[in-house]
Parts: sequence; C-alpha cells; structure tokens
Amino acid sequence: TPTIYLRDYTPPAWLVEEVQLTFRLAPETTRVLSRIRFTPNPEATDRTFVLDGEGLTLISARIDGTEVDPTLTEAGLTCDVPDTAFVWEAEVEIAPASNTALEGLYMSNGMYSTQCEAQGFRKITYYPDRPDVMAPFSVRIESDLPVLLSNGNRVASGEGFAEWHDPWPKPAYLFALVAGELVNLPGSFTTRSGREVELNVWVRPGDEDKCDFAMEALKKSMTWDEKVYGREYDLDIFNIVAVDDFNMGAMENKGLNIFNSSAVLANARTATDANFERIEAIIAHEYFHNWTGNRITCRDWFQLCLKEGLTVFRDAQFTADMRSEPVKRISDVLDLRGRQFREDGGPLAHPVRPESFKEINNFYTATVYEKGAEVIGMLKRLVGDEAYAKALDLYFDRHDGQACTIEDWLRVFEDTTGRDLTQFKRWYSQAGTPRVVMTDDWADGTYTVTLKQSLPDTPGQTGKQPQVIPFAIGLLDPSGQEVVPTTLLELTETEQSFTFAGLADRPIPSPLRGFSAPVVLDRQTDAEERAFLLAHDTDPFNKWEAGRQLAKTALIDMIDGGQAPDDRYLDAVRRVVTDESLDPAFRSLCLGLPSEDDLAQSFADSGRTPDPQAIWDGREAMRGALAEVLSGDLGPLYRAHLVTEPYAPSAEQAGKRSLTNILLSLLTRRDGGAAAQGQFADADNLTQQIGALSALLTNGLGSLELASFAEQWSHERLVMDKWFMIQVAHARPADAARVADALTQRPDFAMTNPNRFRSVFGALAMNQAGFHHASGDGYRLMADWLIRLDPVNPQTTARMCSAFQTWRRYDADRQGMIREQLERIAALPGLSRDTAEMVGRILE
Ligand code: BAL
Ligand code: ZN
Repeated sequence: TPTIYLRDYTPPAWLVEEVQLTFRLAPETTRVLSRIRFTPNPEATDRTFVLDGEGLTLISARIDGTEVDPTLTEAGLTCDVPDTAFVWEAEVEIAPASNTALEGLYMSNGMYSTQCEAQGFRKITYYPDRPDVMAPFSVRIESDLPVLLSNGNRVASGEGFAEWHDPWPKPAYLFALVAGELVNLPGSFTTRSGREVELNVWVRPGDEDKCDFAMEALKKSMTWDEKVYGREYDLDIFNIVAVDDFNMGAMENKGLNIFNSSAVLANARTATDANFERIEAIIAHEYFHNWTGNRITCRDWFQLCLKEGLTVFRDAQFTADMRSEPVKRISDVLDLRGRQFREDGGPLAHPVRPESFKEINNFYTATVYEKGAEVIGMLKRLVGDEAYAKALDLYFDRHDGQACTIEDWLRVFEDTTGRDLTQFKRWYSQAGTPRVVMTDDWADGTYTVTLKQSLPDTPGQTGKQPQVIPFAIGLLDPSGQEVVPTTLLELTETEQSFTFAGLADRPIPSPLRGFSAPVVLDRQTDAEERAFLLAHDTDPFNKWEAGRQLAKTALIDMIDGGQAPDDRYLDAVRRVVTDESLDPAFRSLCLGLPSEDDLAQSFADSGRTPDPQAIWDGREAMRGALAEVLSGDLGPLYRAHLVTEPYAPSAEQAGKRSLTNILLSLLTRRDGGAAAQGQFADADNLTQQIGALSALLTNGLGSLELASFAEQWSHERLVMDKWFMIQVAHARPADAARVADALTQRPDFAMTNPNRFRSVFGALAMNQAGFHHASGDGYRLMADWLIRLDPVNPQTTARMCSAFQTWRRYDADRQGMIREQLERIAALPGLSRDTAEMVGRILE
C-alpha cells in the first residue's frame, strides 16, 4: 500500500462546477447516475483526468453526450478528456445491502444510509474524492421507501421520489443520503436574522420517545453559535437521523447529520446522565461543523485537525457554558491523559497534523481531535479572549467557501495580533507529550520558578525543538490565601526562570492551573503540599489535581512498596467528600481513583515494569481503605444526596447521582449489597439502575439483578449494549476473557453492529488486568475476533487494534504473547489496508 505524504500535495487538475446525482435504490443493485460539469483548474498545470472509484460496476460513461470507454484501475478511472470545460456522465451499480464496512452507501435493518468521510464517496460513484474539490449538489432519490433525504433543501417530492438541492459548495465527503421507514420529531428554529428553519430528528418507529433531548440540544447549539461565534444556520432545513450500525459517533454532512443511534437517542429509562451529556456535546459538535468544517473545510486530509480540533474546542466551550466549567475541564483532562497521552507515548504517536498516512481512517485519533483542541485552547490563552474573537471573525470572513490549511488558520491570528506564530506551529508538527520540570527557589522576598521543557522521541521524530508553553500559575501564602492570582508564564526556551518579588513568606505554588498546556508536569513535592492545595487552592482544576496526585502516589507506594494506604490522602478525601460547600459532581470526581492504565503508565514513565494484577489489587485495597475511613459517612451522605424527585438530565441532578453512585459502590463493600439492591429495585432511570448494578458487580454480587435487567431490556439495543459492557468491565482479572467469550456466543451478539462489538471488546481492552492477564487469554480472544471482523468492517477492526498499543510497557512474557497475536493478524491473507497499517505501526 502506498504511503501518502503531505509534502506531495498538488492542486486538483479539474474542478467541479456542479453535480447532479440520481439514485435508483435497490438493496443489491442500486444504480447511481452522475452528471458532473468539470472545468480546468487554473492553478494546476497538469490536466490528467483521474476519478476515484472503489468497488463500482461501471455501466456506461459519456463526455459531452458521447459514449466513452475509460480505463479502469484498482485506484479509479482515467479517460481522454477535452482541454476545456466538459460534462461527464456515468452510470454505476453498487450493492448497499452487501456493504458491511459501513463506508459509502450501505443498507442495514432495511434502511439506506451513507458515510462518506473520509473517502467513502468513491464507493458511490466515480468522482474527484478529495476535500479541495467543492461543488453544489443536486440529488434525486427514487425508491418506494417513505422517507428519502439528502443534503440541502427539499425541492420536489412525489410518489416514489424526492429531489434535494444543496446550494453551498461542498466536498464529496459531506454528501449524505438516507432512505427508510422513519418517523420524525419535528421542530423549528428562527435564526437571529429571521430565517425559519425546519428541524427534524428521524428515527425508526419505536424510538419516538427518545428524541426530545436531541432536539433541545440542537436548538441550544444553534442559539449558542449565534451568540458566541456570530454564526447562523444557512439552509431552510436541518435533519438529524439515528442509525444503529455506524462506525463513528456521528457525521456532520451538510444539512443532514447522521448519528450513531447511541449519540442521539435518550430518555430517562434508557440513557444515563453520561449519555445525555455526550449526546448534547455531539449534537453541538456536528452542528458547529456547519461553519468549522463545512463552509470552511480542509484542503487535504492532513489538515483534519483544522476542523476537528477547532470543533472539539467549540463543543467543549459549549458544554462548559451549559453545565459546569470545572467539571468539564477535569473530565476532558482525564480523557486526554487516558487516550491522547497514551497514544503520544507509544508506537502510534503522530503529530496533530500528521505528515503521512496509508489509510486516513486511522487518523481520526485523540491526537488530532483532543490534542488539536488543546492547541486551540493554548492559542486562545496566549492571545487573549478578545484577539481570539477577532481572529475567528477574520477566519470566517476570509475563508468562507474555501478548503484551508493550518497555515491559513495561523495566519489569521498573526494578522490579528501581529504575533509571530512560527514557534507555536511546532505544536502541530512535533509529536509527543512535552515534559516540564518545575523547580523553585526563595530568597529575599523573591520567589523564583524555573521551568525546563523536553519532548521525547516518537516514531520517525528525534531532536525536537522547544515549544511555546503557556504555563498558568497562582501562589498561595502559608495560611491558604491567594497572594498571586493566576498569571500566565510563557515558556519558550528549553529552560527559563520567572520571578515574583515582594512576598512576605515563601509561597505555595499552584502550577499549571486549569491544565493550561497538555504537558506532563514533573515537580518534586510532598503529600503535605498536595493536601494543602486540595484544601485551599482557588483553582478548581488544581484542587482536584492535588487530590489525584495524592491518590496516585499513595497507590504507587502501595503497589510497589507494599505500604499501607496513605492517611494523608484518606483524610484529605474525607474532608472533600463531606464538604457540603462543594459541588457534588466535583466531590464525585475527587473520590475517583486513577485508572489502571494511568498507573501502568506512571510505572513505565519511571522505568519500571507495571504488573497489571498488582495494580488491580492496589486499587481494590485502596477502595477498601476508602470504604473504611468513610464508613460512618457513607450511609448518611448517600441518603442526603440521593435524588428522589422526577428525573431531569440536568448537570445538577447528574452531579448528585454521580456522587451517590460512587458512594454506593463503597457502601456495597460494607452492607452486603442491601443499599444497591434497594436502589436497583426503586430506580426509575438508567443512571441509578446501572449504578446499582455496577456497584453489585464490582463487589462480586448482582447475578439476579443482571438476569432481570436482561429480561427487562432485551428489546432495547442501546441498553443491552451496556449490559454486555458492564459484565466485561467489572469481571475479575482471571474471568474477563471467559466472560467476554461467553457473551460473544449469545444470539444477540452481532459483530456487524459496531456498538455491540465495542461493548464487549472495548470493555475487554479497558479491563486492564483482565486483558493483560498472565494466561494470555485476553490477547488471544481479542485477536481471534479482530481476525473475524476485519473482512466485515476494517475501520472498526483497525481502531480496536489500539488495545495493543501499550504492549512495550509490559514484561517479556506478555510482550511475547502480544507479538504472537499481532503477527498472527499481520499474516492474514487479504488483511485490510486499515488493519495492516495499524498492526504494522504497533509492531514497528
Ligand atoms: N467528521 C467525523 C465525525 C466528527 O468528527 O464529527
Ligand atoms: Zn468532528
């Protein structure tokens, strides 16, 4: 498979002025007729005509009305063409019902749907399938199915057909088509300039009662983007469709967003608080893409972070505004460390803007998305809120309707602020997580902070240059008063010192407030200082971070040194958890322990080999110690915060449920499951029902509840996904592979459904001690199923391979067993490009 390089970019030879598509839908024999007006691109010198196409049966082709006989290759089609504008017409046949890869046009459960990003459109018809070719599309769909949707505005419909026109030029990856027996929740929105927009959430019959929340989230998103970014919607209609079989979370197709049903359907009985929050964020994310992605798109796929980093950043701002800013920030950092730092520290590390790929689907990563968003957050911090707002206005003015690059993006900030961003741009080109070592000094009333940065080698990259690191810091005096409020230090050199003069006492620093840069902070400090910050810091992120560091150090001492749980940690947590002045959501976050993976990484970072079983045992022992130290508080706190009023998916109620669920799991260690059984029986919402079930399973109880849950929810796929997931997630290390294996034998396990597959195998990968169990059963089972899934759905297979990305952390036995499985996958005849690239990079 060839490698594609950013440096090889050339402009397209031919541009598209307009596209007309006709679809005659049939499960195995869909005909797609295209009529495309091509014009020469004045910016290109080469006039070679090549159209992308994959798995298409060409029926006929014409140029300006005359039949032609193009040459077909694996990669696409070539043909002699005039040297001036011409009209290309083609008819191709495709088989949506056989398309289990879920890319291009596919049919599942009697419904047609599409997924074209990144390169799925070439599975629909021959076309220049690259994002810098933008055109208005007209689409006619012919089918007996009652609901026929595409992008843009509906221009005609009748018995057996519908016609759509999208006036906004777009790349082919934003094309969408849906056809099926669907029902809609209708709504409407009036934009601030008075445009009436028809809104719809389309679902399968039976799911009508799970649409309201998504509709409200959409309206909130539309209002927010007008208010905060001055961006208005630009069509007469906006459709959202829920699809059960979908590789990603959702897709921002112009005017017709297609969602994994797990990212849209919700009511109190069938979705958890976490689902509601995620749905609100994804609805917002896809809607925000209308400006950051669709109207301004990417020149090529190397620029993916241009739209994804910015849109993730925007959806995070939205969630912070709708809910709690500190809770959102802490959750995002947990996620960043859990997924992006892990990626950055292993064989799959790549820059936010990658410079080469074999299969672009493999680069929809935490680095492109989440680190991409962090980079924008840093830029905003460095230039300030006002300049950020001005730069964004300029970006929208200057680049509307264009396919852009990171250079274009940074240029608007340079032009707005006069700042040279050459060094800042290294955040886009250098992979890896920077380490910042902080030391401090105190003399004559002056406090000095010295910061030293370094960036580890990553695959293909050594000898890296210093980056611009915005380092927010505050100082407290020994009584806990803040004497220097949050101040932004700009670290630009390898090593730099900053001074604070005129202080009465040596201050206690609160460094990297708000996690102002995605770095690993290395500071030699003690439990006293951490406990002090946990008690006094005014920065909520750092207050939480202090508790987290305390927990981590205590756990590592237990796992590694056989020490008893640290009383300073236990006392500090008890103070936070019982502090009624603090937000319950925050208290719940403070009760959480660092994940098994996080601890394993800490061992690896300090040159030690993590033992997954010892880490599991350590966390169990710590949970036991927490239950012990909180023994008198658990019951009263649980009862005081238990939400008994009617369910609302509000941040306020969700925070209380989160706290009571975590208390319940500790309480279950002490009461034999009585409280959890009670909550399970009384729950009128899934958050409390699943919370109770998880508390029981974590403590080796709950088999009756598990069975009654399955009976109650057998007809709800999304709820059953959770039933599959929690069993694997909470299985004891020695049982995890067996539990997962047994679940795959059930008739309701289907690997064609990515959600169901992920609920078993995603959970197995998350159950670190189970996956890495010394028997090797976890590795073998995972590989067996990746081998089965690859011919069916390469994209989901490739993504799941990342379960193995941390393999070099482990001991020789485990490395040997993992290598054996990876090599078994790699040797498979006909292995997909997606999986081959991932396994190759992991093994390298
Ligand atoms: N563009 C793929 C899905 C998303 O990031 O919104
Ligand atoms: Zn996105």
